[in-house]
Amino acid sequence: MLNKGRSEEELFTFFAETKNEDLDHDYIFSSMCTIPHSVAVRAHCMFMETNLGDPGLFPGTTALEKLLIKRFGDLFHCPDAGGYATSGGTESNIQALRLAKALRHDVAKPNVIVPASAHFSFKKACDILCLEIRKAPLTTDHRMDADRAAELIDKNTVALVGVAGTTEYGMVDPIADLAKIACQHDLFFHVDAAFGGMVIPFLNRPIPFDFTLRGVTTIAVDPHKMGMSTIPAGCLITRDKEILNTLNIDTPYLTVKQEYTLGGTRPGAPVAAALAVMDYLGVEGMKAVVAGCMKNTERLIAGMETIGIPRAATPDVNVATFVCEERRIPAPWKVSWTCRKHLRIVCMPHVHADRIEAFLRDIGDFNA
Ligand code: 0PR
Repeated sequence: MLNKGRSEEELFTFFAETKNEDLDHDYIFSSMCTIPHSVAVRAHCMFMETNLGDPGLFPGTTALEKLLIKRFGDLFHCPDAGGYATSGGTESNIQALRLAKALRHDVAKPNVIVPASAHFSFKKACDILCLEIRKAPLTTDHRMDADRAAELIDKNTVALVGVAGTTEYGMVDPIADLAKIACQHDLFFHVDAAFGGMVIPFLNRPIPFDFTLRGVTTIAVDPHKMGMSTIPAGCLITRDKEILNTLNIDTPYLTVKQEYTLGGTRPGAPVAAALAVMDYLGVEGMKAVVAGCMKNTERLIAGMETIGIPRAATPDVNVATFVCEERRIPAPWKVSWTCRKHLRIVCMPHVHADRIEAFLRDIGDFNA
């Protein structure tokens, strides 16, 4: 630490200069996060000192967390759903598997089945929880092969996982088929909708992925991705309101005597921010945002194909992938690459139509 403090002006000049090194969102085509909505920023600032880890001190903020969970319960067709606000998809996925394991403490060598496309947070979860991870292969359309997944189930399987909106190719796994399999085997079924949970419900033709499917036990959804909240904002939603109590541990000196969350001290600010965006935009507003992102995704795919860069997949959500070599992308565009070396672009709300056109012009000129 510095021995003597710096002046506020000096400090913030330094911060401003350093922040300048961060990339400009105008060129960020690789991220699943976006510029937070203005109401999110306002709400975040209002709740800066709140700590959901000690709810008795912040009953108002705690009520907002409950309301956020209620909003997702309604959106996912289970008005009585339970859940809590996490730090994001990683925590939600860890906690879902922790819950699945706790519910089957009779199993000595537990395993979980995830699609080969699952986000790397499942690897972390399985490491921490000492679970064997079994990866089900995908079909040629980059979706989890439900039949092959079923073949991997044995008496030690404690959870099945499907992804609604995959990180790399923006696909929705056959959640309805997987839910049926989960019912047949009486399995805990977790849907990772960290990205798709705030896209799919607002599509013109929504794909079934939520609690309307009887087998779905829990859903991860991240307001800090398509929910345009501030970071960190995730939610783990449970069909059964009480099920998370399975994870309760004693917290003797807090205002509540037990907790099931992974984090202890938990920020109320991004929770208020997430709720702010949802209540400000409503379903109609979110539909407009998602329609814009989907339109931009389609335009990008069409534009790239005109230049001679074919799509790698036809996505269900706003993630576009292409068969393209890295050397064909001019600076300073920041794109990403899948494990299979496909170009990947996420058409987030900050990736406006004019940015797509600028990118297409640039890549067209660069490769002319
Ligand atoms: N599940 C899915 C389907 C995800 O796509 C992600 C993150 C997670 C879980 C984990 O969520 P958290 O990162 O919130 O814990 N997907 C993005 C990815 O790994 C996250 C991201 C966001 C990466 C912005 C880069 C970035 O600039 O690509």
